[in-house]
Amino acid sequence: MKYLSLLVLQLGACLLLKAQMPNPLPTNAQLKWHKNQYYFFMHFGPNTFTGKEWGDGKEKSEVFNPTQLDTDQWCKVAKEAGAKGIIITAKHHDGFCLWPSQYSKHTVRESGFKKDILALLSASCKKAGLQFGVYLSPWDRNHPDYGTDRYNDVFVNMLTEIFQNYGPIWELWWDGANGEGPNGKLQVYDWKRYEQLIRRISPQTVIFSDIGPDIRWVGNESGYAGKTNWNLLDTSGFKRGHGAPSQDTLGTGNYRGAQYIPAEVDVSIRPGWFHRDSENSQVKTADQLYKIYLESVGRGANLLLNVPPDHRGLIHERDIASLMGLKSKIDIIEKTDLLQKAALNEAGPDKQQPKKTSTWYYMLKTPAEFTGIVLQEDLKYGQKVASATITLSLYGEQIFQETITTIGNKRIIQLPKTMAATELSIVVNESKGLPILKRAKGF
Ligand code: FUL
Repeated sequence: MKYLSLLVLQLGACLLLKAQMPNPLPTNAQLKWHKNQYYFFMHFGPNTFTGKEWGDGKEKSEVFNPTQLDTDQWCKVAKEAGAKGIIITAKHHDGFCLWPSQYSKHTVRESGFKKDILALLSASCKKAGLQFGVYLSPWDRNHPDYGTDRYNDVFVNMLTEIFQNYGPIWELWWDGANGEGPNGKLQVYDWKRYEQLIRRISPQTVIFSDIGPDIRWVGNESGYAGKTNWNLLDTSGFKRGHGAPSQDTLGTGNYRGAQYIPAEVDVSIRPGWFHRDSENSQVKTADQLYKIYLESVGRGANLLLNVPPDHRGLIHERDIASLMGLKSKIDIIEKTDLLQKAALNEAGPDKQQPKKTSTWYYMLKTPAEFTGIVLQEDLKYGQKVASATITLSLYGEQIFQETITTIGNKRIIQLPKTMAATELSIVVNESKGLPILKRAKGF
């Protein structure tokens, strides 16, 4: 009994401590990452030529041979589509390296193509003013050292080569997959060593994996974040890869999470991650992409949209058409500001609950046609809003109301139809400390 009450006391103290823990804040690199919001993923390698999703590492290097490769075209499309950067599969699970690595014999050097794709793409991104990132699969189905301690050296050496020769690298993408290598053995990844290396040689790089350290996986590959999406996660007790929190938790984050690790939504414009001509008729439409945009960027996450180059080494015409359709829809959100001239009154914080409730009233002299509303928190001070009610009125008469949970980097509320309104009110019902919103927008 004595032990039981001690245990209860200790548990109580733990909970109290947790309740008093400060709200975790983003680093400067994470704040910059939030601003980039939407960028391209590119899966490119032997699979583009064999039609496989996961190469087994036995493909001949020569199969990789794009005939019209043009990384400037990739960047032109990315820019015109409104994407802010490109993350490329420098090495997928088949082990093929898109750069002539000294630590592998299965690279562009041995291929029919010969040229260094990381060099070409990093130069094109610099020219176009796009961020450049790399996906480097630790799982390697080709490397003879995979499954031994020596492979950890190989992985560290490859990372070093990439960061030294093609940097600055904005985002590094780690896939948690850990299958068998060519000798049938599994690898014990030395994550700590990899992470320490990157922090030392490139402290501004943000590192993605299912559980961070900087950016987390959203828990699905279908293109949506949780309607409630905290930029916080509790990672203690969890492991990268197969020991991560549940996929639902990755989608919503943790309300009281101890680390600031926002979510990134990775999804492909096509059914597969690699280009296949047979899937040209299944490229997602502009409307499907817009829904993904609303459910990722519009729920405070970043969108990593996979646009895989084809076997010519170009972005396919079908993909371009959908991307331009998406861009014109994003432009409406970004370029319209119906509340620009609205008078703004702030009421609150509430005397009873000074840190929790605040209200913002926007008033227009003449009605404007709304199709949606954009809210944003100033994340420098941490993510705080847990519940808010948005009301649109026409000369005092309510025409639309919705209660949402989190806001975070951006919350886009799409109205069921276009509505003429003169007033917008935002009431924060619950917040972790004083809510700090940027000026709201209407479109
Ligand atoms: C997964 C990989 O196994 C897929 O092939 C793809 O690269 C995706 C983005 O990550 O874990």
